[in-house]
Amino acid sequence: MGNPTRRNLLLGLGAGAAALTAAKANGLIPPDAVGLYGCGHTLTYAAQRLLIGNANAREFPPSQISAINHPKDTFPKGDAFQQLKANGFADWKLQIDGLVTTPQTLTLAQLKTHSTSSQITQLICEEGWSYIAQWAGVPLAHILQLAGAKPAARFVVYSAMDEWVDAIDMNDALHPQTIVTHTMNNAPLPVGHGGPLRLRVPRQLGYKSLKFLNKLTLTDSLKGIAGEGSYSWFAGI
Ligand SMILES: Nc1nc2c(c(=O)[nH]1)N[C@H]1C(S)=C(S)[C@@H](COP(=O)(O)O)O[C@H]1N2
Ligand SMILES: [Mo]
Repeated sequence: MGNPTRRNLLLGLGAGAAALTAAKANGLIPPDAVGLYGCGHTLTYAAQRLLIGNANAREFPPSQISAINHPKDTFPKGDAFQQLKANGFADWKLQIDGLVTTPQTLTLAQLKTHSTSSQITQLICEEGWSYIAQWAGVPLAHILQLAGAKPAARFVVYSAMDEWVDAIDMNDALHPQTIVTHTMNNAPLPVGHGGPLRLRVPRQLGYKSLKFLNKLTLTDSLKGIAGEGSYSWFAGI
């Protein structure tokens, strides 16, 4: 607790208005705090950013990879997904648009030509279960560079074929452990875990690791973007 600003802010977290003032001064206001997110989210975001800083999610040795996974049985309904699957997802596309200089549409094969990063991390569901797996894919930062993220971009809104939508701020988007994952435990990412493509955000709870990823949109605001129901926008762990 050597840092007086940090100490004051942590002390102030219980004090509502004082904390908000301190948080503003320290750049700890979560994106678009006024409007979509209330005071509670602001305090969660500020406290977690202070406590974990920009630390990496913990990584594990291969011996720790879970033998039994817990795939959810939710996958995109309808013919379109089944047809893509029948064709080995050769026609699956990831669209990148919004505040970029060069919008992209990348197939899985094209994505796989880009540099790959691998991690063994834990996916933790808010319901209380978790598993450890190896995930590999293209760092989101690399894709943002490819598309030419404009300086005004503050968030990456990401969408899935089952119509889930979520978003992260640039702090998480550019973090090296945030990867567009196409491979799990050295095999193509199974449908049960969001195959063929999912965004892995290991520094946050499992629901931020969106499965069936097909779109990234860079924005300067989250206004009008619906998150996943009652889930908190920032889910640092
Ligand atoms: N598109 C999409 N992504 C999703 C979900 C979903 O239903 N649809 N469930 C989320 C939740 S709540 C969790 S805990 C994890 C589960 O990941 P798993 O299927 O690999 O266990 O995926 C997350 N990503
Ligand atoms: Mo979850």
